[in-house]
Amino acid sequence: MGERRFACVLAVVAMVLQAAAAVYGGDVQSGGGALLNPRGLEKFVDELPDMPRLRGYGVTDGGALVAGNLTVGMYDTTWKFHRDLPATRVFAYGTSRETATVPGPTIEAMRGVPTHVTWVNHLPRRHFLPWDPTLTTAGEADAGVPTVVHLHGGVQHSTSDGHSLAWFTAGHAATGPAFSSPPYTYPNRQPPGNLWYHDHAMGLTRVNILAGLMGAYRVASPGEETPLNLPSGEVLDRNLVLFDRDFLAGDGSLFMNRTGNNPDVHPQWQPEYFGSVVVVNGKAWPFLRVRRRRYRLRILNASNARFFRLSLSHGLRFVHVASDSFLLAPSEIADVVVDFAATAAGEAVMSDDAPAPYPGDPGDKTETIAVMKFLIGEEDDATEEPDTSAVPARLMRHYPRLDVREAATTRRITMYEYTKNGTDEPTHLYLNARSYMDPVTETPREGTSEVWEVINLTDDNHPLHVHLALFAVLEQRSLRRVDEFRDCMVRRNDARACGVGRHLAGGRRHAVPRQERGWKNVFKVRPGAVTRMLVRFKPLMPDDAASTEESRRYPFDVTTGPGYVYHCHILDHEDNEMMRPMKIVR
Ligand SMILES: *[C@@H]1O[C@H](CO)[C@@H](O)[C@H](O)[C@H]1NC(C)=O
Ligand SMILES: *[C@@H]1O[C@H](CO)[C@@H](O)[C@H](O)[C@H]1NC(C)=O
Ligand SMILES: *[C@@H]1O[C@H](CO)[C@@H](O)[C@H](O)[C@H]1NC(C)=O
Ligand SMILES: CC(=O)N[C@H]1CO[C@H](CO)[C@@H](O)[C@@H]1O
Ligand SMILES: CC(=O)N[C@H]1CO[C@H](CO)[C@@H](O)[C@@H]1O
Ligand SMILES: [Cu+2]
Repeated sequence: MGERRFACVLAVVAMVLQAAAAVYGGDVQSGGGALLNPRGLEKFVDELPDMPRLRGYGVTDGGALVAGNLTVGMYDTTWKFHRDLPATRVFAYGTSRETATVPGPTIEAMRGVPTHVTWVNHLPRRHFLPWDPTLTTAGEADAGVPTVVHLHGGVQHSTSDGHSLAWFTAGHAATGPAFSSPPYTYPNRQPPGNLWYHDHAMGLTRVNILAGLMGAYRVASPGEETPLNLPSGEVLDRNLVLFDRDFLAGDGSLFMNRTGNNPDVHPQWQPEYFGSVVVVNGKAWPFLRVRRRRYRLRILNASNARFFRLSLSHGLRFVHVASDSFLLAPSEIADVVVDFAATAAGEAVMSDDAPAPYPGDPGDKTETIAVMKFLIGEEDDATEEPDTSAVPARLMRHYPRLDVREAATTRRITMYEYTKNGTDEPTHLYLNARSYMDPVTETPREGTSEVWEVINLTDDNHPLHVHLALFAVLEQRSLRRVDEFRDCMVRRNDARACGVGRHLAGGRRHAVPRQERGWKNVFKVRPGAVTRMLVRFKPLMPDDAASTEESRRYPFDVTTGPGYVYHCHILDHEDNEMMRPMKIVR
């Protein structure tokens, strides 16, 4: 085992040195000018945009719902991130170049009604952001920007899942080995909730998303949601897509460092991208005028590596919608209700105080940064309807609770970070000490659940994302004598031989926050700890349908096609090997 790993590391090193000799980046970043000082940009001057909405279903004359057919392009265009910044070059999703936005349009799907999307790549020959050829990466220099779209949180056949090797360039001039012809089909046979679509091309995900390729996707189910009486409608129910970026001072172009932390290994790759400007729905520190009443906010964290720990000023609170359940679960999206009537103040600021990288070192000072501002209007009885919305104590339908006894097997997933000899500088990260291209080792059976014990031997928190499946966290515990365990694992890569049981047993337990106890598809895996989770490879059905055939089988043949993946959702990690294939069997 140990020898095999060593050989594998050597192979990677050899590949890397060879590739490093080939000089390649994107178009030279204009001017190479100085970074924009965020203090120079006035906050709260741009109004929060609502992204265009695309209806992912059709309605017949008779009122019946039928499958929707959308065509969404990826365009090389510009976007104004702030009143005082020049228009910035971006890659954006939209139905035309003129209407493409960052983030892209919000797709509104209906539970049980399929949405077919033809994703069209209109991108140029070269990227405008740096591209590191020494990573396992899609495509080639100068041969078109490779892209592929993954619907995060979606339960779809693997040919529509946006497998990272299913990439394609403009006009399908070049395609990856797992490519499948359009359109992609999203069955939407899953509980209502918040999803997002984003680029997933091998080795380029961090760059393509940084360039602007992401957007929100909702699955609605009026039958289930209307009785909850949550704030609803375009004005009261908003998506907030958050990310951080750096810009160049002169021309306002997006900045991504083109020098790696280990430039002799990876000329460009850096372990984490952090920007100093917080962008919401494409505007830096925007404002939103609200009425003094309840709003529903679906907050999506679309950053490469930044965690957001959000709070509101003036005593306002976020109330997680059905904190125990699926409305929050399907991705790292906080679905909250805020009651602006709870303050008499005329405005409130939403801010973030999470360390970056997260969780940082104990005792680190964290900076509180503004995210956006709400301007709270005065109640005007004559024109405003009273707020009759509510925050339900619980949802109408019950979804299955955790039952660890149903687990068919237990798997262990270890997270490692490899550093350059004699330094602390990471060169790449592996799951189970294997590279992405190593043969598949995770082959769960359709219709079963499994316990996954995820062991983080790095210093960072890694949000783990499993495609197709949903999981619920059972417990998280510190590892005992983590250094000894890590050293042994690095030498032998054999958890049993390294006495994994001894290191797992009896460590300090860490409570799972209430709002993160439901079924999810991303969970933040603590450093130096084991996180045990129950992963289900079957559809999530309400209790009253929990033992039907439909609850054991996906509505498509889950065993065919290129299969699925699981990976760290820090994009810079995912692009540098912190991803593994997964094949579902019957
Ligand atoms: C979308 O395409 C499907 C299959 O071709 C068709 O049945 C459906 O009616 C179309 N939907 C709309 C809204 O045109
Ligand atoms: C870019 O990264 C290099 C290497 O990590 C670093 O020395 C340099 O300061 C960075 N440049 C900027 C503008 O952050
Ligand atoms: C790392 O250093 C050790 C000794 O310090 C040496 O045996 C090993 O070959 C080095 N590995 C690489 C990849 O350079
Ligand atoms: C992966 C990650 O950082 N997720 C965070 C994104 O932001 C939301 C909203 O604050 C948090 O709940 C997530 O933890
Ligand atoms: C917080 C913590 O325990 N971090 C540990 C994560 O694992 C590495 C070993 O890879 C330790 O060095 C850290 O102390
Ligand atoms: Cu990670």
